[in-house]
Amino acid sequence: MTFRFGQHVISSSVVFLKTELSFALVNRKPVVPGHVLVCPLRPAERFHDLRPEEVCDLFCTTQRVASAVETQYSGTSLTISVQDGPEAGQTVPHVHVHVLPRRAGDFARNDNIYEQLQDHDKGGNASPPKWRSEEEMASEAAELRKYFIES
Ligand code: AMW
Repeated sequence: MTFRFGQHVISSSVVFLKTELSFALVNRKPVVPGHVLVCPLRPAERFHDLRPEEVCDLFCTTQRVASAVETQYSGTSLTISVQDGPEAGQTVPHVHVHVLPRRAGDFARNDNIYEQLQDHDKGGNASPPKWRSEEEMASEAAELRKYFIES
């Protein structure tokens, strides 16, 4: 089974949670360890394109995912962010919520995380376009999947 994420076809091995209307995947170029993405299953481009039930599912799923990555990566806070439209830094035209576990001192200036979110997947000197391997991503997804096993 594969998932669509904008122009990308995503293997189920890197997806760690699927709900009725959303899915969560690990990032191929995380800004911090545990930087993951939560998306609607339907490839809606902009936040205003989502139906109310998709918004509800997306944010309820984001809440569950956020708790899992905060625990897994020993975070003490979270950055939860949506870049909605190209001028806001969106490069993949499919709504996605960035979830990043945070810790004291992880960035020299706390708000630097927003600059990195803006640049990390665009190449350039500060951030060469080196994607993680599918094996590494699948192994991270397998760890995160454990948080969502239903008893
Ligand atoms: W955006 O700049 O559109 O707000 O964020 C796109 C995000 O998707 C980036 O964090 C980027 O690293 C990530 N990404 C892009 N392609 C893939 C992919 N095939 N698998 C996982 N993450 C991806």
